Amino acid sequence: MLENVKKFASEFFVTGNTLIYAADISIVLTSLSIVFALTYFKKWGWLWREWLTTVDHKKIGIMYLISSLLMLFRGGVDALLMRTQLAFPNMEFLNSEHYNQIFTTHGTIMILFMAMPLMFALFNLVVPLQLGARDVAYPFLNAVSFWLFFFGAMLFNLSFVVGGSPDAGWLSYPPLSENTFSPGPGQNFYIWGIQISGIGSLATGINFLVTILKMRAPGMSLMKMPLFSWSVLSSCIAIIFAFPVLTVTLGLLFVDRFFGAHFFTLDGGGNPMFYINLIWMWGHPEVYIVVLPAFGIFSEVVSTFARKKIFGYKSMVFALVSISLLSFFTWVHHFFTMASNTVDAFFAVTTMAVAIPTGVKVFNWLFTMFRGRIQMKTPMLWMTGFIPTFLVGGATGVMLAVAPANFQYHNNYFLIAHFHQVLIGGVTFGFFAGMYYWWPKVFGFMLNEYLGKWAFWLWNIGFYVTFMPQYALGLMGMPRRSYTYGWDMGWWPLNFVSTIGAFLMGAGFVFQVWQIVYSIIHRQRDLTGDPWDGRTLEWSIPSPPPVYNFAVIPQVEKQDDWWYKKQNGSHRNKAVKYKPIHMPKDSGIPFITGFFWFVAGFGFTFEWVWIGLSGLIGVAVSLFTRYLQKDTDYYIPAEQVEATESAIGGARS
Ligand code: HEM
Ligand SMILES: [Cu+2]
Repeated sequence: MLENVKKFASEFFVTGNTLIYAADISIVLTSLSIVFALTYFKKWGWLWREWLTTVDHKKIGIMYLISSLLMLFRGGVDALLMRTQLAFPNMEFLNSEHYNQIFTTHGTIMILFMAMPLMFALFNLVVPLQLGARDVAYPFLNAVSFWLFFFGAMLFNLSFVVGGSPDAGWLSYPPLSENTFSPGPGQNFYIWGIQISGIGSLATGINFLVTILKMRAPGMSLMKMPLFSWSVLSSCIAIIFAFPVLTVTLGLLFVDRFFGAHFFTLDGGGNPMFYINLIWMWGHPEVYIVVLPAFGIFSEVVSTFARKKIFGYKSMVFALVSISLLSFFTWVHHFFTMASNTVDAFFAVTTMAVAIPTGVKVFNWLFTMFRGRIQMKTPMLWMTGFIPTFLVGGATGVMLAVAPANFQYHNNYFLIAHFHQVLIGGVTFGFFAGMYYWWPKVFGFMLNEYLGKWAFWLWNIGFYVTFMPQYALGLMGMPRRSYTYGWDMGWWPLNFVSTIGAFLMGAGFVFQVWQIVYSIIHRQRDLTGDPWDGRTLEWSIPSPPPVYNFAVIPQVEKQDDWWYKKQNGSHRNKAVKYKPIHMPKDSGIPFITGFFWFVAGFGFTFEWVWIGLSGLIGVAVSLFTRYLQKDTDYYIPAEQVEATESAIGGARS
């Protein structure tokens, strides 16, 4: 008996070197201290009522934000571990197996559990406010999406402690990811963690598409809509067409692994290339899904801080939508080496075509800045840092798109440098710009600018120091995913420089955390609700906004309506008569549904079918309970709206 328990434990828990045990201990200690603090300060009820059951888009946005910053930490630690291993030739800091796991979890976490939720944080925090709406179209579904993301991410991260981490790369190509070569739970964690959060992402895409199409304030025609909302709309269109492909692809891989089917194995009539095509039919749109909203953010930031209307609004809209559509016709550029010449030629051209609308956007941003009265606040700093970074990233992207040349760049450090350049310089800088820009709106206080500037410069300089040497390393032949190299290769100096840069970026992150903590302690309240002299509707209401956002739904006349009204003075409150406001009720079901998905995923990961099935039954029952619920909304009485508004108004004047 005891022997059996021991055997089970040694297979179930991840064991190994001191690093892992130290991490395990810190995870246990952190969890215990959270539980202790919640109990000691009697905060469990508060946690449940205010957060776990909320359907308020603003609170959901905050939960996305916190989760994504935690995941940025985990993904960042992974990155620093890898860079430490590569700092010197023949290092024995990580072994090959461990290195494989780390680049897999780093890539997966950064894209799916850092970039996606940071983007959804901004969708939630900003879009309804920008549109003049009181919530998203489906607030309950929005909460379900969040909890699916959250529990999916938890499940994926659990692989660090039990069962073992996946190690077949961030896109998990077969045959490596099939049972024959990756037995055990690691790969299943990958499948289920992404599957669960991916269903949530699809629902978010639908939710915001409907919100944008149906819930804009009266008078806000599509061509008067702020560009961030436009970018969200184009991102959501791509989500809706791309994510079902991911669901099916992962589903088929699971069927291969669990039932021994042969969709992606050469024996039995399958083919790994089916998977590789499918996963990139999702994967390429996916990278545009995350970059489009960043373009929207830059457009808002640049026109606010240059204090000018965005240059070329219509061409911006056109560019966003055409990038969203083009993104579905480029996927083969990820495996030019596997296709025929004609196919390669087609996909080379479609890929290069993306540079046209992207170039249009860059010129529009520059023209917006031209002769503007630019204020270099932190959001604008990230914006200006982005332009040269993205330009080089875009140019190396076009180099990669040259199919014959790609045979040389394929799967070496040139590629690694290129995609980090667009993922960090474009996506991450963009989301940071958005976070800094809208922070005072969400929380009602300002972030410390001085620490923020340190954070920016460390990130920006660190970025170039890390990734510029990698272009050269790629041309010198260093393959991606190599866990070590010899002295004789001549790759040492550039790798060493690259590692220094990675730690500079790590220091940038530390400054960001410091900045946030410092700003919370030395709270500098913003009572205006409009600290940057903004242009769009979210700046017309108090910060943080009341539950119902807008006491009276605004009537929109122009693009940049709030700015326009401030100019002609018509923004001052006239006597208004408040009406009762219709709001959705909070619900515990989204959290419970997410939890049951977690149980299901956990069960199937370990192939404990009964646990898996009971999880799925739990999901069905909890959603059915919702179906039976009739009491799902309420009205805030007009007197209460009036009382809230005059209380806020009192504080503001
Ligand atoms: C913070 C600075 C970062 C550093 C120092 C860094 C470093 C690295 C390193 C060393 C690798 C492994 C290269 C290899 O051995 O092939 C890697 C892979 C990767 N990184 Fe990053 N990274 C950073 C940020 C990011 C961000 C922000 C994202 C996405 C938003 C990202 C996405 C990826 C992906 C998708 C891979 C490929 C994983 C694979 O090969 O399966 N990284 N990164
Ligand atoms: Cu691509």
